[in-house]
Amino acid sequence: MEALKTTALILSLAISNLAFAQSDQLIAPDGFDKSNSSNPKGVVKELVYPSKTVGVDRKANIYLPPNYDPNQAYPVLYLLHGIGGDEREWLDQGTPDVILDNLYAEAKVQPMIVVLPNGRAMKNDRAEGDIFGAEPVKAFATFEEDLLKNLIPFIERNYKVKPGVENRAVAGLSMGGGQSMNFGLGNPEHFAWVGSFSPAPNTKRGEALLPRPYVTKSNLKLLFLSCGDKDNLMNVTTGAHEFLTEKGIPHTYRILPDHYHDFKYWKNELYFFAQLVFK
Ligand code: FER
Repeated sequence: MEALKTTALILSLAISNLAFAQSDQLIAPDGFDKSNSSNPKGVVKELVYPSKTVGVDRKANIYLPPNYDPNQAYPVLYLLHGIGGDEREWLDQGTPDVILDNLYAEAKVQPMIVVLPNGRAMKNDRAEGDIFGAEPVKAFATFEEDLLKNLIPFIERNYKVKPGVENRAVAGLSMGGGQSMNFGLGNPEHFAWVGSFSPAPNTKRGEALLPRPYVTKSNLKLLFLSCGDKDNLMNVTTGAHEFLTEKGIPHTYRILPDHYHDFKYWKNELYFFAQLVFK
């Protein structure tokens, strides 16, 4: 009788775990973004790189994973901010270091370097004044050149990075989500992994978004496209999803119920994207 009870208990636990695992696929578990003192920590540092594109030295942040070994080569994720942010936005509001430290502790993520740049490629790149003005909005497009010609080479000169397109990812939120789609799909020889969390209207459309569909199709390992269903910009995501589907570009498509254009949602998406990238 005891044995039967135990079996029933184990079975019911297994079944409830299964149900949890399913809902888990959209919503991160409680505590995913809470610092746990017993977990080994990654290290966040600010760096400065010379930008020929902008004509000044520019700031970025870098997260090195727990137990980082400078003699080992790592893949690199470039993680981009939104229109109101800068190279600190993710760190100050999205705790990507905590989210990743926790995932490493559970062995749910590939060891990777994360670079957090400033995606507004202009001399004054602070999020001040008219952030929706033509000049700062254009600077988010100019960042494509700064990233490819200045920042990536700087990172690869100063850190040991695994070679090849399959070891480079770009992901971001809102304006950074638009940049990730534009830069990732537009430069399939540079990025095999793309994450776009509630992309903004800077997202290109049609052929401009997918200039070389055959190269993209052969190189792309993951295109993660997602949005909260309460987000006012959701039409950008649904439009991109329809276009990519029509063009036969496989992508992970997530619409989060009851989620808005905010860090509660973006943190959730980073939690899931991080577990897929470089695998
Ligand atoms: C716009 C609405 C929103 C737009 C950009 C955004 C360039 C960006 C939002 C964000 O990054 O949070 O019309 O146009």
